[in-house]
Amino acid sequence: MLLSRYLLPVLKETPAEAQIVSHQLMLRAGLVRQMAAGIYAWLPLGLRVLDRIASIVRREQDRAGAVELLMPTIQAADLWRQSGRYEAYGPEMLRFPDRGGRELLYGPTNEEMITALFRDCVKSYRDLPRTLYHIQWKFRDEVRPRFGVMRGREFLMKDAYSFDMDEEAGRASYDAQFTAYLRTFAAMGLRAVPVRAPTGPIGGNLSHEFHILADTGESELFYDSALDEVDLADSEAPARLRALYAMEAEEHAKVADCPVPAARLARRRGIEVGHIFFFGSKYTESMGMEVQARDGQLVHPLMGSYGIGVSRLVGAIIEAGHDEHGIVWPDAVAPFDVGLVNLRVDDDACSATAADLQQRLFAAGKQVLHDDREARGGEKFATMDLIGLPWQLIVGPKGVKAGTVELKRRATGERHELSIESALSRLAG
Ligand code: P5A
Repeated sequence: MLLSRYLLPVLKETPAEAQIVSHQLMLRAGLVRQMAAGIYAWLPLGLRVLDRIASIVRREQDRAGAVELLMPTIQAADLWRQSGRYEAYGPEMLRFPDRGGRELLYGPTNEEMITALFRDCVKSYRDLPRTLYHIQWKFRDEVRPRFGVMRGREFLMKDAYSFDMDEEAGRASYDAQFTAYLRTFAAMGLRAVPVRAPTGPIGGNLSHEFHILADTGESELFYDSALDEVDLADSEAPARLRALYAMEAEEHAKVADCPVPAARLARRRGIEVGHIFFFGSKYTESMGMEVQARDGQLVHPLMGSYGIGVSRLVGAIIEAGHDEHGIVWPDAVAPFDVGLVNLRVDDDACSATAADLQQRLFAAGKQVLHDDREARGGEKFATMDLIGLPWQLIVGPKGVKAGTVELKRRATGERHELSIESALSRLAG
């Protein structure tokens, strides 16, 4: 991709409306633009990150046996009247009539819709268990949209829904999502703390939030610092994490005799990037979903729902990975793998070498952003550091004469002068 043909409106100044570093950097690095309060356009660079995050989420959902579908953003009010949540949800729900006066809403979540959909497809215990998910835009008319995509009004969520015949099977589905969440966040280079949580308007009595630790997080957490030591790659990790104590400060305050010795009690701020719930027959009962059990009895299947804030994660990853020069993307979600910097676009040898490198990296399956603009070296380096691609490959006239290029690792700042072939094999080998 040639930067001279791209849309990358970087800002030199920090925008006054952005209070936290991820929001500042998302605006400065040209990832998003606000189109209305809490409503964002995703510019090309931001969209690439959003898509990569969504594909990691999708891969881990598929691995856990969840099945993808796609439900609409717009829902009928009548669906929500069946569950009794239409009135209960309150002013966060965006409601509007169609031309025929029928009441519609922009979905803030999809428990009702999936229950109705699945109810009409399934009649027997043989069709269960199932976990279905989609990755779809939601709208919540938040009182205080803030911190950019972190608390937007329109945002992208992965929401999964499990249906099981009994409590034991339902808990197994919950555990499968719990494990998938740990893998999902670890694959993005993040360490997530699972926190026992109240269930709020979704309902039920078993729930965990997943938090990324960051000083700018909206929640205050108390947890057993032994959590920090758990090896996420260990198959026992979910069980160990669930056995350890972690709560939001508000909940912690309701417990007088905290079981964690003071010396081990950690107090940190966190960003909630995921939230899972097990709520039994709350929706299947109110919406009349019954299936025939093995013994012929009709039963209401038990449900769980499982959310990941896909667009919020873009902000959370930046909160966890940046320095004074800009963003430092983990390799797994970076918008491009390599930023190729041609320092002298007016020099034929430099331009020919850069074009050749772009072509060879592309052929090796690497995503390359090639800065071929007529601009000073200092400006090109500042842009590359700001947008935070994992590798920078720098082509200049002296090096080209000697058959070398410079390779810089964004995260560490390490630079190496290498022959063109060894730079290529380092990046694409
Ligand atoms: C679980 C899936 C639910 O809605 N129903 C379907 C359940 N849970 S939740 O906790 O309310 O939301 C799930 C995740 O969505 C993200 N999120 C947001 N992201 C950006 N802006 C918002 N206003 C916003 N609200 C929720 C969070 O990551 C949350 O964990």
